[in-house]
Amino acid sequence: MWWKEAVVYQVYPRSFQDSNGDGIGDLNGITEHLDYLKKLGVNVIWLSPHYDSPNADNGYDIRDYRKVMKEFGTMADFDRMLAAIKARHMRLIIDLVVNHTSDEHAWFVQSRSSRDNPYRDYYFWRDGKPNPADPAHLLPPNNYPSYFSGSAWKLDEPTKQYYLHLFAVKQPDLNWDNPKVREDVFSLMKFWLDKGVDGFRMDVIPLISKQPGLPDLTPEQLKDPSRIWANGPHRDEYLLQMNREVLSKYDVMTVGEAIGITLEEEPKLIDSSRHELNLVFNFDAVRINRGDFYSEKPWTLPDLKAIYDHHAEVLGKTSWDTVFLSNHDNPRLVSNFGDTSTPELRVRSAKLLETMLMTLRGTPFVYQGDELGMTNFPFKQLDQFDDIEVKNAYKEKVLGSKMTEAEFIAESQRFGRDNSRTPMQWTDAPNAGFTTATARPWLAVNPNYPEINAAKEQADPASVLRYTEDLIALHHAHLAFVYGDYKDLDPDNPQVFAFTRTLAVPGRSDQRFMVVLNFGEKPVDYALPKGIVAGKLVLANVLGTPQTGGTTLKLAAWDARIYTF
Ligand code: TEU
Ligand code: CA
Repeated sequence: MWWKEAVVYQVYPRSFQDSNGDGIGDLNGITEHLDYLKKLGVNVIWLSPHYDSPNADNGYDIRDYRKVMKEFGTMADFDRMLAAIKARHMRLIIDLVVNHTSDEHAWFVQSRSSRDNPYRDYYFWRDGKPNPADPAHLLPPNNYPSYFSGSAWKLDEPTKQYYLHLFAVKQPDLNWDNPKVREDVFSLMKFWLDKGVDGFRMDVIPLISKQPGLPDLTPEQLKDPSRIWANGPHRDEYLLQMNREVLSKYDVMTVGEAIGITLEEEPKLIDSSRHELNLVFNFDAVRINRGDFYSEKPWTLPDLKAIYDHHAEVLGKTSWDTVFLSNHDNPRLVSNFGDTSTPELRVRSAKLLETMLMTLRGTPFVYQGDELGMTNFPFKQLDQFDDIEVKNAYKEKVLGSKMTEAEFIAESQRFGRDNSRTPMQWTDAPNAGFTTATARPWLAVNPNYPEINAAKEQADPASVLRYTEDLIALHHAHLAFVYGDYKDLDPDNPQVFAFTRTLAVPGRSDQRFMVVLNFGEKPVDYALPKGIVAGKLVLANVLGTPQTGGTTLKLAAWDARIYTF
């Protein structure tokens, strides 16, 4: 169960490194930077989709599961990358996007061609509903909304029926109730596993079992359709079958994107007695500050601590957790949860957040660029965005007069997915060394790259990058950070997050670590709870922190410390 001890790094290939000057990141670009990742200390790479795709949703719409996206290179490039990863004793998990395909996938091209095509039943086709108000125009078969705005149904002219797409119009949902679909998916999984990949991150995997008869959602259910969509009657049956027929035959790691699943329900998918998945992503923490769509919701530190404390209870014994606060669908870590108001506070708070991620219970995931403290992009206008989610929402919300243009841009700047998709900042050369100086990157480089880039940070012992290297090394050096008990020392404290990780090591003295995080700008004299004494300092993000702790700690703005105790 190597995945329990892993530190995972997510690569969004389009934005990592362009090796051939076309402005789009590619596989050879990833291979170029494997020594960087090795030095960072991560030992598993999660690669966002690299398959042949027309890129309606940047590769989350797959046209051919057995081909590499031509912009990203060739199968030979993939094989070379995989071999180079293994040569460095790292592992690779790839994105498995099988709730839906591209509408350009051969299965869908067949499926839409006629009502009696053998592939018709690979997708969900339904007649429209009669429309009493306008008999000439039918209504969609039910009231499902799409994640990317509008109805989840699209009328297809050739056969005059609607098909289901929970995401974009170009992402039709596969019908997993058809055993042939399952067989075909299992076979493409084996194709990649036989090549030597070490597992999968499974995109929106709980959505694979649809509700029988596809009834309308009630007004209550419409507030959070994922809850209904993720809890179809055959979800576990299909995942068990996948495990039995594919996963159990390999030594792999699986992590499901648990959209629509509550923490309490997670053990159904990941309890070690279940034989479905190893891990899931739970979104309670990363979405703690999110209201409807891209609106901001107030949150407090005790709320966040309560989430992690609850995780430790629910997933305590036989389920394993994941820890992450960013990915390609969320804002930049430091912009979202830290403080970017000054360069000093950006560096300090980015280090604090990494400290928390590397010491909480569960396998940590680092999203590319967060190890540099990269920030959100200063979006000012719609044409700076590339993401289909933003573009579709603009039509619905601004053109539909639900909000003003200025409000929409402000919210998208704050929470839009393109914030985390801007190119990696490698150097202070034009285009941040992501691509050649004269190329036009597919998405603009953040203008702060002369300040924030890997080369500069590598040379600066006080950088976020060097600190993150130390943290990851510490995580690997002490099994207490992997298997240790977790205890929140002071759940109600509004400003300080203090917790311990302790592990009994047979025949040796126990490993006992205490993590103290000052979440905010305000300095504080923090008195540890009665009976707790901070011992030797192990790591700190403020230069000159005293080497021993005591019972009261003078914490500076965004101070983060790890002690023994
Ligand atoms: O994301 C699913 C998902 O949770 C999104 O609806 C997400 O909540 C939203 O976009 C955030 O604003 C997965 C992938 O991670 C995402 O990149 C894909 O666009 C989506 O599935 C469809 O494959
Ligand atoms: Ca390229």
